[in-house]
Amino acid sequence: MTSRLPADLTVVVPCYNEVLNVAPLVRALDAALLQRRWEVVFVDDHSPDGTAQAVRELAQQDPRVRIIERVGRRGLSSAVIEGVLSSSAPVVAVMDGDLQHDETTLNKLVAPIFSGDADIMVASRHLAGGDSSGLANRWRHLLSQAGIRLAQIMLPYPLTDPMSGFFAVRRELFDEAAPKLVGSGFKILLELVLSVGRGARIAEAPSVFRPRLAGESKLSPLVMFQFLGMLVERACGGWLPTRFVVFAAVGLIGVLVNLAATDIARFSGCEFNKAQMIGMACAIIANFQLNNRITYYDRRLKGVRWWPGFILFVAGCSLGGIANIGVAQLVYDSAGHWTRSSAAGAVIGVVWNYVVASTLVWR
Ligand SMILES: Nc1nc2c(ncn2[C@@H]2O[C@H](COP(=O)(O)OP(=O)(O)O)[C@@H](O)[C@H]2O)c(=O)[nH]1
Ligand SMILES: [Mg+2]
Repeated sequence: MTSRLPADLTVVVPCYNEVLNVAPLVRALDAALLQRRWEVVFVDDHSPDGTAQAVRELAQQDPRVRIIERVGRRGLSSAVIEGVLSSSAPVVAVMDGDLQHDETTLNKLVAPIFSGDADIMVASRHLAGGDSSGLANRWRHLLSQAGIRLAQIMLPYPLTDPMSGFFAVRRELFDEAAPKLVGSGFKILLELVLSVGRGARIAEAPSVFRPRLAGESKLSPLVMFQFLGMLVERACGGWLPTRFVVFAAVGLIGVLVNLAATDIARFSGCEFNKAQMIGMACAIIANFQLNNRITYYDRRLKGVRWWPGFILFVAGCSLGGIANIGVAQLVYDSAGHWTRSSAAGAVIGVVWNYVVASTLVWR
């Protein structure tokens, strides 16, 4: 048996539908990390394009390549957490699997951790020498800027790029933080920095964010919504899931759509009942679309799966509406308090709809 020294650097690469990118990435790592004993762990969520199989074929030729394939799960942050925890190396780096992160930055990220000068090193697109021109479009630029401002307000460290997905961390520090990570979002660095407390030594190195060549971005332009949900989830200590927060927010937008559409219909000459129906229909369609595009972006229904999903949603939420009225009536009968009864009904309604949406519509 050949003896091989264990890796002291693990590069964790979350990937989804990156089949064309994995082999070039391994070659790029090989060229960039000549001085290191490295390994790479791809964490793939059962991509339909066969990414996992492509990685397994590479792994058969190169023992430094490993794969974790998760079936029935999706999520960038949780993929990163599992990848890091699967490693025994003292230093771990995290980078995207689409070649957008410049692998030549890796040495600058890991060297200060090996030398004991830093605990976390972040590749920043916003330091002199860094560049974010690879961000898909102007809209993404604006959202990214807004997210950075918001994150900077929350963080105890002055980071120029707290939303970066490219960083390295001392393994022991990650282990300490791991139990506190919610892992439901896509900004794992932000969560990590929020979880390590004030004592950690965090620094940045400039890096260029390249445009994507193959495959497509999985992050919707509405990621800010999910990001806000993550902040609320953290503020609640994790007991209110991000998805539920976003679902409830979408529900509130639905109420506004309902009121606006009813008013427009009424002022256009519809009678009361008809205007109510139009308002209701607009609200349901808006809710379904927003949930499909934001809340359940990772499971969104397209093509022929859209209609059955929509019909289930309408049927499930109608039952939710009946439950809402029933509960409100019950509370009103026993307590006689108008607002409290309505609130109780609304809470039951939204929880019911959430359960239907999460278990039946967007499985
Ligand atoms: N395992 C896993 N990886 C993901 C998921 N979503 C995105 N990724 C990977 O995370 C990295 C960054 O995602 P990407 O869509 O390129 O984000 P963008 O560069 O901000 O547009 C890429 O390597 C993706 O393949 C997911 O749900 N699970
Ligand atoms: Mg990308």
